[in-house]
Amino acid sequence: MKNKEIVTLQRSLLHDTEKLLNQQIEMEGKSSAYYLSMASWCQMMGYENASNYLYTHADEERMHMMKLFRYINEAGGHAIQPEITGIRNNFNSLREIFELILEHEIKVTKSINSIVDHAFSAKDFATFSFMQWYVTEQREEETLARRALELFDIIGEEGVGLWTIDQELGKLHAKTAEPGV
Ligand code: OFO
Repeated sequence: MKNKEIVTLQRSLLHDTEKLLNQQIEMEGKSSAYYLSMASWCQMMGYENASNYLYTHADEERMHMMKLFRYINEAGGHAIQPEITGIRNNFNSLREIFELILEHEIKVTKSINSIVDHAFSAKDFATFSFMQWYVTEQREEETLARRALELFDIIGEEGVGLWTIDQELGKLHAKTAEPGV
């Protein structure tokens, strides 16, 4: 147990960095909620593989958020549980879901990059180093979203197209679960 004075003395995190990291917590929390609502819509519509893929991804986004919680507090800051509101629950199509995912992940990458840039300028090398994991993760997330979206153009959505796309999404999901992918 620490009193407030000790907590203040032990702090190594700059206040503006802490604020950016807390904003990132909110973004990851929203990502998790966003993927969860998409997973639910896919399951309700009968896209079983897409929904499994998105349920798993919702858990991953929560893990991204939890890493930030622990880091902020370990560095002497205070990680804040964000309010998660305004999550959309209905979508027009499976394709729209993957378009939204790519758009969202590009926003997340920009946000991660701005934290990395800030940490480097502030000579906060601990945060700079911690954020490298997110830089690599974002590159993978964007690639995955692009591959998923390509399926719609390659296979087409007519006839059994959507069923085939759902099967291929299952394979993509299984592939990303392999170690080192
Ligand atoms: Fe946390 O990477 Fe996606 O949003």
